Amino acid sequence: MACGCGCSEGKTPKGSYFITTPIYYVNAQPHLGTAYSTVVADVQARFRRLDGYDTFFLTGLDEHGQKVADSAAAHDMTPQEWCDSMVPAFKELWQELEISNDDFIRTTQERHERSVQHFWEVLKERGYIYKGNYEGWYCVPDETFFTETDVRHANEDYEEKGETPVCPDCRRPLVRISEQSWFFKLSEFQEPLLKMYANNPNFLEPEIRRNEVVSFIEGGLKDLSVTRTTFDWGIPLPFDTDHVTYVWFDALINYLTAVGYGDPEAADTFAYRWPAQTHIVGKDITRFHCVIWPAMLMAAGLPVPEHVLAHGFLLVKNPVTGKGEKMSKSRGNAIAPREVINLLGVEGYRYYFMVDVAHGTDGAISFDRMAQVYNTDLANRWGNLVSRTLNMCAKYFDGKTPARGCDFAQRPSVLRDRAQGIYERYATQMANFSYGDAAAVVMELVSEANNYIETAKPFSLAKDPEKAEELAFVMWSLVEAIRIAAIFLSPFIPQASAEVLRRIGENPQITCTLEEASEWGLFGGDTPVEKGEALFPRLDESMLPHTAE
Ligand code: ME8
Repeated sequence: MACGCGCSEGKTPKGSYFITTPIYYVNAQPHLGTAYSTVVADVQARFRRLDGYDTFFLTGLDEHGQKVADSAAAHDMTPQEWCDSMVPAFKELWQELEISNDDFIRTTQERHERSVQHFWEVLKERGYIYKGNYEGWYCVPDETFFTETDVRHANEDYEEKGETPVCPDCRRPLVRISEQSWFFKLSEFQEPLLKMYANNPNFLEPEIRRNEVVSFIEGGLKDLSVTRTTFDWGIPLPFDTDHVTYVWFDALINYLTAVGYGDPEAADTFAYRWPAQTHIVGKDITRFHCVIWPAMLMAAGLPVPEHVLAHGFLLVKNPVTGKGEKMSKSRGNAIAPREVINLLGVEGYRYYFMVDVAHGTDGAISFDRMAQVYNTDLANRWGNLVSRTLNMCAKYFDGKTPARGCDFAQRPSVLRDRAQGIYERYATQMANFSYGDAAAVVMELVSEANNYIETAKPFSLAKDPEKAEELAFVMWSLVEAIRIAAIFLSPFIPQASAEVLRRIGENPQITCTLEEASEWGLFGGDTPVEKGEALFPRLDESMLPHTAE
């Protein structure tokens, strides 16, 4: 069987493309927000694979730290039991959402403990850590230390008022910590980091996050407490086992662990895969990924990642204040992915969040808008094109697609014009994470094909035996447009695209590159057609749950 583009060639690797999601805390079930980062990374990973990159897509779980230990205690479990019990919820959701990760890391895995301990040895040897005492404020839900200045700024006169200060970010109560600690010499990296930002203007996107981070660095960096002694749910230091690694220091290293850091047998893999091309993160964790992480890597003598994409938050309306606020597990306002999957199906879910919610900014989500996007793009434009075209093929060509006539590929047509050049436009937008614009490029072809049915009128041609050849050309062109659109839509809606390719008698497994796939005229035709059920049945008002706006 031919591949999706009819060619028999394999892919031409363009080199390694290593992409990561944040590793999620196991303190509660995954929600729409965590799924959002994961699908953003998945769409890029699928695009890169099809574009000929040797792609490695990593996701996983952040299992240490006080927050996770507290959740375990609240459930009467040991931290390890609690973590183990939470793993299936994440794995099952990623499977259902068609997440194509190549590895799933857990920070309690032995490979990670080894890698973190190796990192400690390297930092000690290179002189970037020292022992001291830490006294200050800590936010357990955010697992973040705050300086007295930050705390005073967010909590006016809290001492005089006799109040416990709240976290400057999430507004939940802080705890006072006073303990012996190892410190990372972050203060030494102010200049190297500023130089790195000056030399790599695209290191952190969007620009608003970059500006925030750069001005934070310009404001001066303090050494960072990176071990804890008042609780033990973490990775012990190899040279001071009373100390466990601060959860963020531990978690960031996961990106190295997964590609073989510190494992002499994986030295080649590590050299090939590191540095990562893209870290996907939410805007809440840019300081960790764009200040502490590059400084840690510089301290260890390792190159920094090429690119960090910091997306905005999915917002839900607070019933008391009426304002949009970040959806989060700790705030208890998270929408279960199941609710959206029940409404849109997995394909509709992926399409809506990737195409309609801009990645740089915060996005208020609503069930009304979900239904609108689904109906317009997937039901009316894409689903309708496929079903009308396949029905006509089945009717006019005896259950088959028309065979490609000898000049069909060269014959001028609006669809041919539209399809040519689609690759460059689409790939540029995809590589920039402008998924909405990339999908719009494909939808232009889909709309053009729907118009073509109206203008070329295959249903009229079918009535005139003298127009048989023209009918074959029109229908072949429509199926060819469908083949190309299905391949380009596949990073967003992989199952539905595979199904469309199958229904037109092509290999649902796309084995060519996108560039090859977009070549007009490769579809040979004369393949069995399967009409099948509607791919995207229309939604009506009565199906919508309460609005999440
Ligand atoms: O921060 N909208 O884990 P986490 C969009 N373990 N994205 C959201 C979101 C929302 N409302 N809420 C969460 C951690 N996210 C650390 C990461 S990485 C070395 C360690 C996404 O479970 C967003 O990407 O709190 C955010 O950065 C991530 O989930 C945090 O997940």
